[in-house]
This record gives sequence, structure tokens and C-alpha cells, in this order.
Amino acid sequence: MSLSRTALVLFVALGGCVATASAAPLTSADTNGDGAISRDEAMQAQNDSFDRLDNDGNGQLDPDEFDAGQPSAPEDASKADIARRKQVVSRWFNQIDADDSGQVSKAEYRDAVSPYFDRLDANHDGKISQTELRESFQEVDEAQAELGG
Ligand SMILES: [Ca+2]
Ligand SMILES: [Ca+2]
Ligand SMILES: [Ca+2]
Repeated sequence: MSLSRTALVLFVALGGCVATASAAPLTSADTNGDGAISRDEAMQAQNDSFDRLDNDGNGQLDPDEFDAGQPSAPEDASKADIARRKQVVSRWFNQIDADDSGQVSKAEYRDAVSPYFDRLDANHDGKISQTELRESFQEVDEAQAELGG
């Protein structure tokens, strides 16, 4: 899995808005406002994101619920772009659905973030700083491009 994809998944997971990423100082995940995202904050954000996406409240994300949490295709996207996005999102879903149950549980959704957190935490201090996050924006842009944006 490329860093661009991991960054995007994490960023989406953290509830950040990709379109305004470069303008935003930090995502809403920084709940204690110390300018960095700790692992606990990332996990909490991931839990919150899961709860938002779990429309029918059954504790599992089906592919449609998961899809709703991913960046949508731009309005002027071609049919091919939209088909490509669908493929990419479906690949992410299958990667996160570790037990191949066809549903993403909260644990699977949360666990999916952990390795990405480690990769974005470039200096390994257990927090993603504003600088580390900013450096990931470039990767997010590339992942966005992969979605046809
Ligand atoms: Ca559900
Ligand atoms: Ca599963
Ligand atoms: Ca760090």
C-alpha cells in the first residue's frame, strides 16, 4: 500500500476535509488543542467517524456506508473516473475487512489506522504534529488524483 493511500485513509478517518486540508491548521481530531494528534485522539476520531458512517447503527459498515465516508468524485468526473473511484474504494474496503466478512467492524476500522499513524509520525514521538500532517497533504493530493479528483 502506498503512502499516498495510507495518508488519505488516515486523513479521511480523522474526519479531515481533504479539499480544505492545506488551509486547515489541524483536523478536528486534535481534541485537546495541543497542535498535535496523539494516538488516543486518532483512535477516538476513528471511533467517531465509524459511528457517523454506521447509518443503520448495526455496529458494522457495509460497502455503501464505507463508501459514504470516502471523498466523492468531483462533479465533472467522467464515467470512467467514477468507475475507477468505485474500484479504489472497494479495494480499500477489502483491505480493511480483515476477516473477509463483507462488513467492516469498528475494531477493523480502528485497527486500519494504526499502521498509518506510525508512518505519518515521522519522528516517532507518538504524535502527529502539524508539520508531519502538512507533509502528508501532498500525499493526500496524489491519492485524491488517483480517485479522479
Ligand atoms: Ca451499518
Ligand atoms: Ca469484517
Ligand atoms: Ca511526531
